[in-house]
Amino acid sequence: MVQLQEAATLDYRSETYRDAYSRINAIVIEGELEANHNYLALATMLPEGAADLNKLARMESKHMKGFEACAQNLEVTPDKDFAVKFFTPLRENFEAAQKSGDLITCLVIQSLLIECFAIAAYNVYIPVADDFARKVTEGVVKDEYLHLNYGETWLRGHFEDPSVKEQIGVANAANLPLIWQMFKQVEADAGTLGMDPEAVLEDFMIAYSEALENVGFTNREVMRLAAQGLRSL
Ligand code: PL3
Ligand code: FE2
Ligand code: FE2
Repeated sequence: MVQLQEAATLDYRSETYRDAYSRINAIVIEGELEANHNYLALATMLPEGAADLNKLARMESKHMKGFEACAQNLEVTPDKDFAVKFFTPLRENFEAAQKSGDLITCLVIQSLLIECFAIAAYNVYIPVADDFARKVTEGVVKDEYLHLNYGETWLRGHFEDPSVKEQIGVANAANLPLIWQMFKQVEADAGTLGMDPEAVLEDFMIAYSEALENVGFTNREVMRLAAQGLRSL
């Protein structure tokens, strides 16, 4: 059971808060850094989208700098080792897909799964963040919707190709369980920061199912994709 802190009782300077922040903030910084790498990789895989994708990559490194400033503001040292380990399974899947030229899987991992994770976490964090971090996060989350939209739009544009639809399903089954495992690892720390982990999960599922519907899946197919993620846990 996660102990949820009331926003009104949060002490941003306390050891407890700053200890949890050292991991959550590191995850966010590492996530933004890897997102930068992933969009640079996507730009090489998708030459006609290179200009746009390079722009998204630049936005991600700006996000990273913003969150680094949040840590400095609270005098927290981000736990980089923890964050690198946290992303390893997902990063390895992205890199394997990149090596084999599997553009669909790369888009599903970065532009659907990671962006939906970020959108859910940032929206739940904003109302309980310190003033400095709230302003940073509000600016960032607006960009993340654009990133999600990039993935949705590309996949929708190729959805009539049956191999695309099938590959989205394969990528979903292999990577959605990893997102679940990632949630589990940080729910206690998120609770210490006043974030409701259940709300993050719900917001994630809402954003991800909406994305799949926008891509072209029927409601029943979306439910099946969501359940597939759970089955392989
Ligand atoms: C790409 O633009 C953003 C990549 C960052 C993704 C990281 C999001 C993570 C957040 C950690 C928050 C945890 C809350 C989970 C509670 C169950
Ligand atoms: Fe970002
Ligand atoms: Fe992003």
